Amino acid sequence: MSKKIIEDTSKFLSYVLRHEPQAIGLELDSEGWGDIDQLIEGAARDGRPLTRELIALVVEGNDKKRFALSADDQRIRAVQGHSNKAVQLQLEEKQPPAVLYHGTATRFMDSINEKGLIPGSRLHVHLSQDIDTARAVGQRYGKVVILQIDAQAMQAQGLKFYQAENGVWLTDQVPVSFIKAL
Ligand code: HQG
Repeated sequence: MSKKIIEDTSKFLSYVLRHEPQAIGLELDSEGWGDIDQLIEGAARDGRPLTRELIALVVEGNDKKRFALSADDQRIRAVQGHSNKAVQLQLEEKQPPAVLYHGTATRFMDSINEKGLIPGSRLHVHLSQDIDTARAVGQRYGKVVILQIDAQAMQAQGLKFYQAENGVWLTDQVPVSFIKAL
């Protein structure tokens, strides 16, 4: 299977499992799970031939472990990054490390200094445990700035943290007082 087919399929799965399942008539439950047969049928109607083999390759080979299969292999979901409001992952609150990082672009800083970090179109603000990951995330948007987040102080104030299955840290928002640009 070519790398390009796997990458294209990963993008397509991100699109339907995180954002627009209705585009192919796929139903997701509140935990984000969709039926694989329904996914394959919907994708075929959209002119996109998907097979279970290709789906398995994308799930297993994905660099960021973006997707997970159910124990019986009949369902698939994205583990984070949703904007679809029907999906409300029941994430367990978890104790974060003392500091976390967020990579963003310089052009967003005026707004971030005013409003703090907000989820934008996604359900959560995404934070990483290491600076290199934060840098890669921020670079997608332009000249990068690394923000250090005082997770410990946030938690002491009652703000909650969750960790997606793939290790990405999630929180509802980060007020300005907990953000330090490095
Ligand atoms: C910025 C990718 C203005 C925020 C990555 C970011 C990650 C503000 C952008 C995952 C703001 C939202 C998430 C404010 C935040 N004013 N801009 N007040 N607050 N922003 O893509 O964190 O490949 O929704 O800094 O690797 O960049 O999709 O979030 O630049 O893990 O699996 O608004 O997406 O993973 O952008 O990335 P995004 P993100 P996947």
